Amino acid sequence: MLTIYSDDHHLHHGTAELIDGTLKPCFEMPRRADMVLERVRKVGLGDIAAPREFGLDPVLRVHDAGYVAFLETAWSRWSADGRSHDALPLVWPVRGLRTDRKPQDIDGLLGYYSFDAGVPITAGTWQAIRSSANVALTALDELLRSQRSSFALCRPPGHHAAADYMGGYCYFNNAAIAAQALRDQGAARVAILDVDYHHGNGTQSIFYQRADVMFLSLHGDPLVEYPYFLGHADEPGAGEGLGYNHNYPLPHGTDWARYQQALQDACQRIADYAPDAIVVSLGVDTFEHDPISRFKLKNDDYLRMGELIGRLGKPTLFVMEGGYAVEDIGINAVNVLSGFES
Ligand code: SP5
Ligand code: ZN
Repeated sequence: MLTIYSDDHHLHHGTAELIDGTLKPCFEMPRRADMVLERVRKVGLGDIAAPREFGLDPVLRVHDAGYVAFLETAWSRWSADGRSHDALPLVWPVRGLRTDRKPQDIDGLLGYYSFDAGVPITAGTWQAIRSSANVALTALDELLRSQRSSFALCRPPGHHAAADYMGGYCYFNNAAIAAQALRDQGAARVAILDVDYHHGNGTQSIFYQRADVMFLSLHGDPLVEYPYFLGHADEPGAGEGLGYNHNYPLPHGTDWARYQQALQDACQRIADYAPDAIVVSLGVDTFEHDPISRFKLKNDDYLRMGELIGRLGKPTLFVMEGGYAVEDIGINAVNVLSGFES
């Protein structure tokens, strides 16, 4: 399987995040992608190629223009008054507060365009997120050539990012951008299967009213797990999209026996939908030793996960999302890809 990868992800390296009431080094760190790349090389998964530049048009098919302009200018606005540490949001417009008037100040804009504080913006963030989207779009282009599979080794990840807000380490929704590009290049139906431990709230909200992109997500139950405010089982889609959104909230402690039942159900729904292609939001933070998650999947379970996805027999684009057990992230992610090919 071909991997698309760019070193540009190193340009995005947040310093700290708030976890358990303390500032800890960001779990979403450059070494994550380095470890996956190393594993791709080690097992000889296939060629590794650099992304091509697709410009902002395919990004703007998914994201709000004001949001994209905010991301492009956020660092220069933040650093204009002398700040050199990461830009972080601090205040959000919840119930009863107004969003009809956009703040003019960067500190206000950071809250306006985010839903949590897990999204540091650094000097290199803009280039890194542009590159991450280009990785997904290039991998998609190659998928259309090969008609079987490709791997977008994206970093930063994307599935928590909605049309006009960032959050959960995510800025541009790489999987959504690729799914929309598939539609724009002639696919009639696309299924997005999100196996990251956290609900893909951004992807769900982008396609919630649409029947042409089905979204299915297996994740920690939002009653007890981040992102808390989306991802319940009773979110079936709306309008034309009614019936095209499927959530599988699973309890803390979920192991492969439990997980694979949900995955098989999701795969059956995908088969019934008969999509032209599948985009997999590939997070491996379901791993038993993940430092911020509470599922119990083991290294070899990821082989089975890949096999089940492979049995669908559809052109499949894998897009890297989360996974924070850095020593095992490469083994687990590449196991899914190897299982798919087996
Ligand atoms: C892409 C992705 O996987 N984003 C995940 C963002 C999660 N951010 C919030 C994590 C909250 C962790 N709380 C667990 C505390 C462990 N002691
Ligand atoms: Zn995650």
